[in-house]
Amino acid sequence: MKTSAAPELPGLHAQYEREGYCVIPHLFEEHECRQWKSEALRVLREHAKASATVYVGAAATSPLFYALASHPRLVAVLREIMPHDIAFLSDKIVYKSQAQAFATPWHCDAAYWPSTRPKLSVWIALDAVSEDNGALKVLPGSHRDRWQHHDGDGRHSNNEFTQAIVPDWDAAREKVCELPQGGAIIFSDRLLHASCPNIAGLDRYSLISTYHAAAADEPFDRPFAARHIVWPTG
Ligand SMILES: O=C(O)CCC(=O)C(=O)O
Repeated sequence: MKTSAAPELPGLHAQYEREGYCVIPHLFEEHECRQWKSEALRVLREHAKASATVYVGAAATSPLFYALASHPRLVAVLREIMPHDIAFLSDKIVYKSQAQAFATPWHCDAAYWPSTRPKLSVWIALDAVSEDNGALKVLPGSHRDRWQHHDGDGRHSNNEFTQAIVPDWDAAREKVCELPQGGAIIFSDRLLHASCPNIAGLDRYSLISTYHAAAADEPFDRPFAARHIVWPTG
């Protein structure tokens, strides 16, 4: 990414509606991602449990991540998909590395927050991501179906992914979302996604930020201390 202007985004909304996700290959600049990755490492070191690969609530503990939640370039992209109003709920740091190489199991995020309003998440690549170091995989169009989850298999996911689905579809339907550093994937909380295992052993740090419409709080929202309106109604 050579410029700080918002990327051109033709057809983003239609693609999100049809496929349940869309990819923005160049949303942030490499120098921004280097700064956020070093902040992610600090947050994990100072706040996360040893060997945890997921840390929920980065924006609640870091002013840098709080600011990232309403970064103008990110908001410009979100407004293509959510034209009315936007609230930030929470974010999390999720990484794969040489030591923590397991694949995230297939799931949709709504399984973690049943009976709440629809949400979407922005998965931001703080490192370049390929199939070999743990890229996100999605099942396009799966947001239109309902999926029955079972308890995640802790042996393969560090006990951090408690909801999982055993794939019963043709693997050719899956899309691996390779991205340069600073790329992003926006996906519905109904979309099935997973990750590749990190067989290359190269760092794959990501920040996943979650948004919903800016109506009054639901009880589910209240524990998320950094939630705030990003784009007001009207
Ligand atoms: O980055 C990943 O491996 C996926 C993480 C994920 O799907 C989640 O935390 O819900």
